[in-house]
Amino acid sequence: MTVRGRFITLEGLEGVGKTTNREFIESTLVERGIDVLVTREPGGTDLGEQLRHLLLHATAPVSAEAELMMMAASRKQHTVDVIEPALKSGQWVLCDRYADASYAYQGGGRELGIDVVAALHDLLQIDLQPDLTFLLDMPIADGLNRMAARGKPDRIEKEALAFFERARAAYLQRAHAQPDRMKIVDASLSIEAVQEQVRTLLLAFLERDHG
Ligand code: T5A
Repeated sequence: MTVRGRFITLEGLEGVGKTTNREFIESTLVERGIDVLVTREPGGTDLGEQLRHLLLHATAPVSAEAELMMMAASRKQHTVDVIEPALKSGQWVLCDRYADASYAYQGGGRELGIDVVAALHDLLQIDLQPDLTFLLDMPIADGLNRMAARGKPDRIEKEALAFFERARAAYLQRAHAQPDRMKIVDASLSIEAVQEQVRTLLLAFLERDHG
């Protein structure tokens, strides 16, 4: 019988180093002979990538509710077409953002509230839970400064500081409520120091998982 793969996600605000650590986690898993599929949200399917483009670059106004529904549409397609089949086949999946991002950005940042995000996910039957989530956390201004050094901000990166403060608070609240799954990483340190934290948490997970 094929053993179901594990689902690992990376979360956090802009510029906290998700992409940087995604590559590090992937190589750590591959070194241990684990077959891992790397993907992202919004995106991960043709439809998801088209929605991602709209979400990040739309010039027309996007209501908070429309934003939530586009994120959820991308997630449903991605979960059904990519994530679930990979997990069922025994592959591990490493995803740059998943449902926690909607709780943080749309529930917290856009002030739609946790219940609305949860109700939409229930309605769409998006009930997959990551086995392990890294929440990379650091002061918002520092992350935005890292992003500013990279060039033109997208539609969401142009939001006011208060929006990101609410999203960060929602992320942290979620992590404190689910400490076994969501591990907070201090992302303000050097790349090496951040990777050391990630490595320790990942190895502890692997030990538990195989233990
Ligand atoms: N969104 C997403 C929602 O609102 N709801 C949802 O449900 C979902 C799924 C997606 C946007 O969509 C929103 C959230 C986002 O606004 P994105 O591109 O996935 O956008 O997210 P970003 O956070 O914008 O991703 P980035 O790739 O741009 O940032 P990362 O991945 O966090 O950061 P990274 O690794 O690219 O690093 C940024 C820079 O910092 C440097 C890197 O070299 C790089 O130059 N860096 C460090 N520098 C110093 N010290 C360290 N420790 C460093 N780590 C990285």
